[in-house]
Amino acid sequence: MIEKIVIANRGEIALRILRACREMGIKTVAVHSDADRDLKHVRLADESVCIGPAASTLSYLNVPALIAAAEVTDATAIHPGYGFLSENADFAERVEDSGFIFIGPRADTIRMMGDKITAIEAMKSAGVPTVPGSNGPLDEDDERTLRLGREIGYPVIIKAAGGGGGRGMRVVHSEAALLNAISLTQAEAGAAFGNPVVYMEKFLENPRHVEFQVLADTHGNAIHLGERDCSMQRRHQKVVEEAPAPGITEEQRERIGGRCAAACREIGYRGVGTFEFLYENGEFYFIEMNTRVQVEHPVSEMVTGVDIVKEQIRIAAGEALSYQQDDIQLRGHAIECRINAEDPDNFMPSPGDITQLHIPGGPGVRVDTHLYNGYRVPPHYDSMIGKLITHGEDRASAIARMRTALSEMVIDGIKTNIPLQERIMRDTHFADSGANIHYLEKMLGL
Ligand code: MV4
Repeated sequence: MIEKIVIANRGEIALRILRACREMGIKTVAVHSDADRDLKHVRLADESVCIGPAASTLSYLNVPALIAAAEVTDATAIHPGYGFLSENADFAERVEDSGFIFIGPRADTIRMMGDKITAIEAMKSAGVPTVPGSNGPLDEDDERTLRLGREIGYPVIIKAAGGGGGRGMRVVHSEAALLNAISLTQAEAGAAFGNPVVYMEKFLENPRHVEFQVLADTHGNAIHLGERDCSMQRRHQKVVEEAPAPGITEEQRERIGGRCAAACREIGYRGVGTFEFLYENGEFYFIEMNTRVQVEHPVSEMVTGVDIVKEQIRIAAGEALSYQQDDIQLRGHAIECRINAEDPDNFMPSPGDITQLHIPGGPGVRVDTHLYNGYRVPPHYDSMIGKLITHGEDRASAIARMRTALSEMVIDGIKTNIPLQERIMRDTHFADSGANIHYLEKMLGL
């Protein structure tokens, strides 16, 4: 087994990783910025190293400082968490070239998935259903591009190969607007990602965001843990996630999840991963793959009983998965509300001192947070300060538990989005299920 892990992250996910290490008997090194000396996991870790000033570019994104921290503490592996360097292929390469285990896929796999065109190519040839589109870069041949647009049918969407997560895309409603939209997206993509390559897809007007969780070890085993619905989002930031996705049948789950797991075996995927799909009119369309552990992984854990972070570490240590596909049975329904330090009316960040904290509890309630009484939420980082997750026998009971849990939760001293989450949990359209990716913004009147 791995002896010692550097946790190259902060906040709730750093604490989540620390807890997994503790249970597995693995020593932990917390690396932190100047602003993060008082993080809960820093206090709980076996060792801690300050890696730079508050600004993440100088600390959590500082590759030499992270490698040096692993060297001085004689660590075995580095866990990147989510965000920061978690999907940076060059970082994964530097980690492995320095003699440490990167807890994630091989660098070339991260690179392949970072380029959305090569990711789609790989998945399409592995039998994963994709969006009708150019299936490759758009080129200088305008006649060919216009013909392609006509074949796909308007509206279409132009996406940057180097984009993803909602960055670098443009919807086109008519042939007259196509070539100019492509030029604009190419220019923006070149400036933003250093890669001007773009591709075209049929634009799906009212899809849901449904994603499949996979685990793949280095012995050729790959399984899926079913799917999550993450359609409740605002400006590409997920707000509520749940598992399973409402209305998805066992047949669809086995078929699409099976394709995802098979694709992992085919490309020799290592680690945990997420296949993102758009789901519309009963059909799945692959759009992107994420090569990290995701914020919303707990809802899959709650319905499968699998500890995804522990499996991730086992895989990195070269061990076989603890489960076969037949061992995975979904039980009940789980919902996650992201708790953000922000003004619920205008979404402005709201850092500051936590003066009172009451964490909800009871059956089927899980709280993943690094908050404690007296903690100061720093202004330098993402505003997510925790996740409230409830599990119930069915969707309605998970929602009812969430309402109760939200009503118990007290976070004083800063503003939080708890009032917004309470509103969502009382919303009748959300309760009736099937909300698409536009619903939350509509509900908010945006
Ligand atoms: C799309 C789409 C409609 N049709 N692709 C946005 C984030 C990135 N992961 C892909 N995105 C989309 N791709 C086609 N062909 C609509 C979106 C989209 C979206 C997707 C998932 C969750 C929220 C979204 C919000 C706006 C647009």
